Formats: sequence, structure tokens, C-alpha cells
Amino acid sequence: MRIIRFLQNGTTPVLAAVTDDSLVYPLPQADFLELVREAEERGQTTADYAASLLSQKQPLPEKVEQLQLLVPLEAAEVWACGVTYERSRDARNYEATGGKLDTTTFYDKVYEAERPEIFFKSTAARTVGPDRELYLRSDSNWQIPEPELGLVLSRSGKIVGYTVGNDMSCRDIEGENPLYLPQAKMWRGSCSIGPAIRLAETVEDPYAFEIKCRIFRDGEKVVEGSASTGQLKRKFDELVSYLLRDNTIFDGTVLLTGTCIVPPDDFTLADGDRIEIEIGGIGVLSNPVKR
Ligand code: DO4
Ligand code: MG
Repeated sequence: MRIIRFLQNGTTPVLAAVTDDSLVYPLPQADFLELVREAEERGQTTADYAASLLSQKQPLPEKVEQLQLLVPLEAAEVWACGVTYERSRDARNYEATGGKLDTTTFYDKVYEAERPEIFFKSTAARTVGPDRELYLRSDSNWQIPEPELGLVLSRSGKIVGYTVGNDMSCRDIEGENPLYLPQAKMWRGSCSIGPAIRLAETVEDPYAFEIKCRIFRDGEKVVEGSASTGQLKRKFDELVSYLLRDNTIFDGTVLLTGTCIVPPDDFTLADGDRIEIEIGGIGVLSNPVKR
């Protein structure tokens, strides 16, 4: 089961459950976190509780694609992990060494180290939902999307759901100096999540998610890539445990788990591009790009 939010009649945000047969059922809760909390109070899984709410209801006549989707969760904080896939390590080495492929850097060290790279990525105000514009930085000439699986966490670190995330990045700023990481990663409209939250208890194997990325320019597909969470170097629980060390997180914190898809090195995003990130069983997160 998946949870979405959409705008009804152009004005009212509505939470809804999407069943495995793609039927959309409006829910009475104001947001995803309320649904999770009410389920917990009843000692039920979120999926079982949501299913019980649907039993006497009629689905909407519309399909998910026909709805005006909103960000599924106003995550107070989005954190992100880096260099969790071999492909990301190689791309970081490339940009940090001016294109040398056989040089060892601190990115090799963090890939092998016990402690993962975790950084602060975004806040609710900087994060956009499906079909909303992502912005390009005006001081970068090498910008890419980073398609990533997002873990939706409770404040205790329990994984309550999975979503699709885009960790927009500036390869030139990051490559110039690792201390510039926050500027390479965080600006207005540099993160998107959505279109749905797949409830954790309905996922058999979170290391079997297929991730695809497509970038369109003037209606033509100019970049395409795919990967699987099976290629991840680390375990999700390991990443969450480092995020929680001596830290306070909030219900609904999203942890992006790193990218395994990197566009060709001569590619940079441009005004008017459209990015599609698809994760099987969750949905397609589509965003236009604006300079
Ligand atoms: O080290 C920089 C960040 C890498 C990253 O965001 C990723 O691997 O996804
Ligand atoms: Mg990333």
C-alpha cells in the first residue's frame, strides 16, 4: 500500500491510500504522520490500520496520474548519505581529481570506512513535491539530479516508509573543495520527494528496489540510467543508526540513501529539462527544472 497527498478541487489537501490494484481511497487524517501515530496508538501496523479505514469506503473515480499530487510528507528535515554505491565513489573521484580515473581520494576512504557519510540536505521549505520546479544554482556549470531511495523515519529511527528522492547536486562546486559540500547540495528547490510513500511493512525486500532515471530536453530523452538498491554497500539500519547517534530527529525525517546513477560526465542540467525518477513499487517522481 502507498500513501499520497493531493489537492482536491484545487484547494483542499487530501491524504489518500493507493491499494495494490491502484485504487485511490481518501483518508480522514490530515497527514501521513497522523496516520502513523493513530496506527501506533491502536497497536496496529500503518498498513493494517489504513486497510481497516478503507473497508467500507468507495475509491475515487480518478487514477493517481489524474490527481494534482502534493509532496506526500512535509518533512521537517531531509538528511542524505553519500558514497554508498561504487558508482558514486567513482564519480566523486572523477570530479575531485579533474577527471583522473586512477587516483585514490578521501572518497575511497569513506566508501570503505565503518562510518558512512551523512549530511544535512534539506528542510520542508526547500523541498518540493511531484511536478514542482527544481531550481538550478546560478553559480554552477555542472549540475545533476541524484536519484535516491528515501527512508521515511519515525523519531526513534524506525523505517515507516520508502519514498523517491532527488538529491540535486553541483559537481563542480563539490569537486573544487569537499568543504563546499553544503553549497553543492543545498539551495532553494534543490530537493524533491514523492510521489508516494510506500508503507514499510508492505515491502518484502528493500534491497530489491529498481531505480530508473530519465532526463528529457525539448521532449527528447537525453539521459537514461538504472540501478538497484541491491548494489548498496551498506545496510539501511546501519545508515539510520549513524544518523541517530547523539542526534535528535523528528517524526517524518527523510534519509536519502545515496545515488547509484550518475549522468555522463559531460552532462549538465539546463533550464526547461524534466527529470523523472522511478522506483518500482513507489512511483515516478517527475520535476521540471528552472534556472
Ligand atoms: O560526497 C558527496 C555526496 C555524495 C552523494 O550525495 C551520493 O553519493 O549520493
Ligand atoms: Mg546524493
